Amino acid sequence: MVQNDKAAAWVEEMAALCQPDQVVWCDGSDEEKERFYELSLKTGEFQRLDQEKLPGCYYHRSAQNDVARTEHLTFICTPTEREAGPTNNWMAPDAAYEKLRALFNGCMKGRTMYVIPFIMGPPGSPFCEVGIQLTDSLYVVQNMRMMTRMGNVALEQLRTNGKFTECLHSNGELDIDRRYICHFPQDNRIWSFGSGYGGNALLGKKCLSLRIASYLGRKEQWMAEHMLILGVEDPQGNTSYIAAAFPSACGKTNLAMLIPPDSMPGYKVYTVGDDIAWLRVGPDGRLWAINPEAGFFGVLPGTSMKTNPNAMLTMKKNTIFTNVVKADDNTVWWEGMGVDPPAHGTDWKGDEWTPERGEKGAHPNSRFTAPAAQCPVMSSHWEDPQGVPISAIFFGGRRSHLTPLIYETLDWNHGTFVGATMGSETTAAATSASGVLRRDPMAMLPFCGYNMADYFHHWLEMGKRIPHPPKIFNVNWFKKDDEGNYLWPGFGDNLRALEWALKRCRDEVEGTETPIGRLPRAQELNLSGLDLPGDTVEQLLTVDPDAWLEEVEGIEEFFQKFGDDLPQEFRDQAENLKRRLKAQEKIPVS
Ligand code: GTP
Ligand code: SPV
Ligand code: MN
Repeated sequence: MVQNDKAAAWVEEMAALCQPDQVVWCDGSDEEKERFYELSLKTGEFQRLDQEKLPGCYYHRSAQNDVARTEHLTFICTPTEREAGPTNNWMAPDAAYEKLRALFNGCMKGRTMYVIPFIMGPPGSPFCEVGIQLTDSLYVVQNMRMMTRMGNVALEQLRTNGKFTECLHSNGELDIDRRYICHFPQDNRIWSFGSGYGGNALLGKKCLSLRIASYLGRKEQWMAEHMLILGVEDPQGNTSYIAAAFPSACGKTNLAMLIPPDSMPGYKVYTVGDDIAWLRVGPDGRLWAINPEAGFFGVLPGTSMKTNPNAMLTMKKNTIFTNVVKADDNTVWWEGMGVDPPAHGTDWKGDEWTPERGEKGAHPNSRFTAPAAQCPVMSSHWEDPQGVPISAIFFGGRRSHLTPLIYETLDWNHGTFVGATMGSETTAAATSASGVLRRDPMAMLPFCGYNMADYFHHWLEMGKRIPHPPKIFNVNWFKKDDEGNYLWPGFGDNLRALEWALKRCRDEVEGTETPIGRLPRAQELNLSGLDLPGDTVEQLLTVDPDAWLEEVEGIEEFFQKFGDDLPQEFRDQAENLKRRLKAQEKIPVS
């Protein structure tokens, strides 16, 4: 394999800093995969699961303080604080390099440094980016093997691309007081120390494909978004693609793989991606998207043959299970798996576990890692170098109250405003408190690699460059009744909302105008086969102007963070929304 001089020199320099016992370049072969699993059984990083029931599957348990992203230890290191903006943690690059160099200094003594060349995006795609990750964790290596295209294929791609993102990672001591995830967008570099957890340690994922890529996207007029991509084939055989941004643990993997309900015969849903989308304007003036990843790193609790059969089938083999119950018979179990728990096993902490103990056996953010190609409904276009054309963009989050099941925004700018102001109740995917409402613009709050106000401007600018933009919708699968039960069945039944949106894209239904946007008329939603009690549909489709006026106050408070950097367009959108709500006026048809 021809090696890139710049890559070789950089690896040498980082090895001199970290002082590993040896440096091993990964080639990405199956032989290497097996060899590393054998080795990892000895280092204790993996345990082998029952190879008859779960062929090629392994179990990993993280350090107890290292089971979710640590947003407060994640930094954007730009020359000025303004470039990182009010929603990111900032450190000056010099200070960050100094602090982290001290941590990395000698940190791999007695360990091996693995060199993982990887590609985000299909090989040969004009979208794709190369990275090289250095790590002392076999868990990271085996995850990156599935989540990216790694090894020799990436060195080959490097010959075309010429440049790569430098990704330096060490588990360190897995000490939360010595943990930093630092991004240097101007240097195209990521340094991550002290965590082995997914989004902190698999640097191709959130660090490169969102934080660094969002920075590149702004410079190069494309977009890196926290979005799933799916294809919907209707009974007539037409396939349309939808991209959807929901915050962490708010249903992207589930929507991306949904199985149509029996009462919607002829529909098929195909998965293109479940977490990240890179979007560009195509020669035809539409927005085209690729999934830069090659695998899924999905939430386990709540995942069952009932809620997400395709995910369950995807993880039947060659899968890594992290932080779930390991039963005595070397199988795995988690809450909401839809099968009886094992009588006895060990929990995510490594303690003895029985169902009678009454404590959760799996961590709420426990995850599976599996190759995307194993998903039974993977789209035949998921590796198309040009991506797929996007007809509709969805924004949505967890809102127990207020936000209706679905509404259509007026146009790109209004859609951008709605995406930028979406709120969601927090989940276990990050270490902070769960269930607290926070504004999470475009589901990118933890993932935008530069000033969020500039990101808003970028969205508005992109709108001007897309001659045939997708329609933008807002959805909420999580509205609750007074007793705290979900009003909407969700999962496969979400296709009913998608169908309405795609019909709107083809102008086949009209909906009804409200101050916040266009809602479905109850009779336009396909509810056949659903037995929703009483006034559920009404509750799902209601717009309460007084409650929305309070929401606008929350939005305006959030806007204050950005001062004069906030696009004037957003202030105007907020004013117009208030005016419409007060007048209960209808939105003019665009
Ligand atoms: P990240 O991987 O963190 O980005 O999460 P995600 O957005 O892919 O979320 P995922 O699909 O893994 O869902 C997270 C949790 O939400 C799981 O426990 C699901 O069972 C649950 N969930 C997903 N879709 C629905 C839905 O339509 N209704 C309800 N009630 N729960 C859902
Ligand atoms: C998320 O938290 O949004 C994830 C998992 O998809 S992580 O890779 O940890 O970011
Ligand atoms: Mn995610």
